[in-house]
Amino acid sequence: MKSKAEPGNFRLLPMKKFFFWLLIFGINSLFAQPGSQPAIPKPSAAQLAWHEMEYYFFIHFGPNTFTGKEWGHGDEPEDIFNPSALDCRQWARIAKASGAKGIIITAKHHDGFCLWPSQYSRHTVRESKWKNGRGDVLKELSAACRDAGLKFGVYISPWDRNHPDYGTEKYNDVFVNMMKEIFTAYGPIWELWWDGANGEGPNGKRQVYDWHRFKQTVNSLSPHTIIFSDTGPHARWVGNEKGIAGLTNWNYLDTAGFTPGLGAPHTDTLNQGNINGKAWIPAECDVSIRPGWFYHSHEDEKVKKPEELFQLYLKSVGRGANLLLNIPPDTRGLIHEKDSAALIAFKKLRDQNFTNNLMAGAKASKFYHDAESPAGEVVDNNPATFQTLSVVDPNSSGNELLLFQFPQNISVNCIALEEAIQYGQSIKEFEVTFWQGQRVLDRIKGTTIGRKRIISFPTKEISSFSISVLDAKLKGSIREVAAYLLDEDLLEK
Ligand code: FUL
Repeated sequence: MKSKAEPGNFRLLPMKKFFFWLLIFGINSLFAQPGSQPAIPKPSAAQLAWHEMEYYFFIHFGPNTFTGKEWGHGDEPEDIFNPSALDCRQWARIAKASGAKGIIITAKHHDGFCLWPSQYSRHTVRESKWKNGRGDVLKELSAACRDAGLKFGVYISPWDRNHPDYGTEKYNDVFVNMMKEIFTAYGPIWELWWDGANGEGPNGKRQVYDWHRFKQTVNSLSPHTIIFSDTGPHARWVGNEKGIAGLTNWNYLDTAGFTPGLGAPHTDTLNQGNINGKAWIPAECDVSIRPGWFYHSHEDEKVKKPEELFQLYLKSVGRGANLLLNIPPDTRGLIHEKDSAALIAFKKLRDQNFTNNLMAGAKASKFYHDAESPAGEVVDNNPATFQTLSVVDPNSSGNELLLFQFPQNISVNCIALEEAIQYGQSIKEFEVTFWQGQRVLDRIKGTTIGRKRIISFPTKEISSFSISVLDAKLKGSIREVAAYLLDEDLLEK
């Protein structure tokens, strides 16, 4: 008897041999869980949940929206901040409709202007004309996110070009107190974004930031908040503002001796992580839908096209990072029509291209020598279940691999893999082999997988494909495998 689509030497086994292999391989694999392998750093529960967020909004909004600047000097009169029709529920609606799972807002940018009426500053919404000084953007947005089921996050720049105490030890107290206000009045805060920029303040001095104290403050106020900075501690900058993670992207980073900002590791290191890094600090890709971070009407024609956003998705989420996409509201306090149209079309592209997972009709197996065992765990859409693969030994004729056989030939040009990162990140190199009957059509190698790795390639007609691990720290653990036929124009460029 022959199996339906039988590449290479995969034969069905005589019963005796089958039970023999089941004994030494099948039972062994029951216990060979990655959890019992030697320790490598693993994500915390909060970080694991963060990875599942994949894509969310960044909102840059403040005096710069009205002055046309990117970096305000901090001397802008407060009255300049006066949105005519601010509606945070519109932001939340558009975020939802475009599949974003949260919103992070610039509560305070480098100009020092606070979008909430902080007691620790005289440069806030309270001093502005907007709503006669009674407005509070953080209050409105945190409520809108809560009601829409979106996570709420806050960007707060330690660099403050307005605050009179900036450049003195007193300012570290100010910054800590501002964070206390935010966490107390607008929590839960899912992610806190620390910008590492460290320029001069109004008195010409730079601040020596007390990062250690800042971190302790957040940990004691809200231990599950993900703190982002160049160097984490929970999520790291990806090293560029183009939204592109490294093709090799480790969730590990070594931070000893480094600080956010000027003291951060080289941008290449941030982009790829450290293969043997001691801490789990995954990359987040921040990028704006427009050339600038803040709204400028002259950029209305420069909003990124849905296809460009799709490419960014492949190069961020598809490389195991998260995508933080900046959508700057305009002077009305609304997301501009051009941006919302691009965002909805971006969602449509993802839906159209990623809804039809070709694995639905596939037979998923794991092979070791001639022994075949079912491997439904990698196509069950359940991140808790997985299969382990030993590293291929080039001198052995029978290595472990995952094989996916289709009842008839399929056209495919995209494969998405997920590593069981709950046990750490192990895979250094993998290989996908494409088969037509017993003929090898092509092999594609990749390096890291991590949370997700989406590879795309010119369309192939195949009857099966297999996955093997060429190099890994420990065994490789794969929790999900998906295959798609993307619109040719959307293949990664
Ligand atoms: C940078 C800032 O200087 C930019 O204005 C922007 O906020 C970007 C996200 O981070 O460090």
